[in-house]
Amino acid sequence: MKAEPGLPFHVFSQSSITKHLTLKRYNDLKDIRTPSGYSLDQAIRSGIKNPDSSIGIYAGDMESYDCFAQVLLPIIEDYHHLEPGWSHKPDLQEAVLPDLDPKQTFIRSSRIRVARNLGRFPFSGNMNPDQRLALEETVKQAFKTLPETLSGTYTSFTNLNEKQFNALLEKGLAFRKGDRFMDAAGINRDYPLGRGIFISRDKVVRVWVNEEDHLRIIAQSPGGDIACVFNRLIQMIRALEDKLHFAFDRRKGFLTACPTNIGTAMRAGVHIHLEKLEKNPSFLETIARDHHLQIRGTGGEKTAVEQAVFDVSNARRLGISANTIVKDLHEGLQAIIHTERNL
Ligand code: DAR
Repeated sequence: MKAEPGLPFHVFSQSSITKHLTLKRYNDLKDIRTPSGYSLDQAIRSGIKNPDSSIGIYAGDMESYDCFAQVLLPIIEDYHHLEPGWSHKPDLQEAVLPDLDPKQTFIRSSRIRVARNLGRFPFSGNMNPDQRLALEETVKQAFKTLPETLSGTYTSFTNLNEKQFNALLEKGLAFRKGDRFMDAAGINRDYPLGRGIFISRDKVVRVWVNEEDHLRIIAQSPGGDIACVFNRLIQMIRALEDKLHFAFDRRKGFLTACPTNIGTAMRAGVHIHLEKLEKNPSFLETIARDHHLQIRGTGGEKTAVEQAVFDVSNARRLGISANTIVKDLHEGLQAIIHTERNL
């Protein structure tokens, strides 16, 4: 796709900003600053530096969604495939769904996460070192007041030597610096300062602090009992939202650094071993499309499939409830497993 002449980014790119940031919109927005001083040029620097971006823009605070609505709304409506009159669906109920694969023949693990940001702080790509440390301290205090069933330990990465950090990383209990897209957006600045992870005693619930968003609240467990993982996640979300004021908009839902994550800000997925479907990708793609699922490589976004282990998760985040997402995933996995068994 060709960018309009006069725009400050790569002439040919498939990103959402190439498609939706017209010269008029750029000129209308370029001199606007959000209350934290964030500009449109800062918001699109990742898409400028990485012409292969799929989106190319990151919010620097919750007010970015209003200040730059002229370009963010068309991007949101396009990416999330939203119908006119769309709105976030807030309901969040415990799920009751049978384990699809109790023998763990196919489903290796289930992982459900939500992104959350604290409204009174700038977002991850727009924070100075003091703000990252203040955010970390704020959530550390919240972790200390969790109920017994959710209690655990918080580890700040700056308190770890390389050996200790790598040991956590190998167990999937830490996170590295973000990719080049996040790097160009300023999200990796000062890493590992202010970054860390909370882990519940049963290790099912984890919270990443100061990664792409202020919080990534995660529940994960071996096997395919997605309802059990979802219900554990809800407990943690409810416990933290009582203590922390999350960036939220009635229509757009929970606000995140990347516009692809707003709404429920939830990604619910499994790692599933599909030897036959790996050889019949069109079958898998059809089931994924029919059940609003996205297929990723073993390591998640922008990675390859290794040993026929796929990352299958919800494609929709906004305009439907978290419970609908889990139900879509459950029904989609039922269809995938049925097809894998009978191919
Ligand atoms: N890599 C950026 C963002 C894509 C969505 N993934 C996120 N937010 N982790 C891009 O514009 O391609």
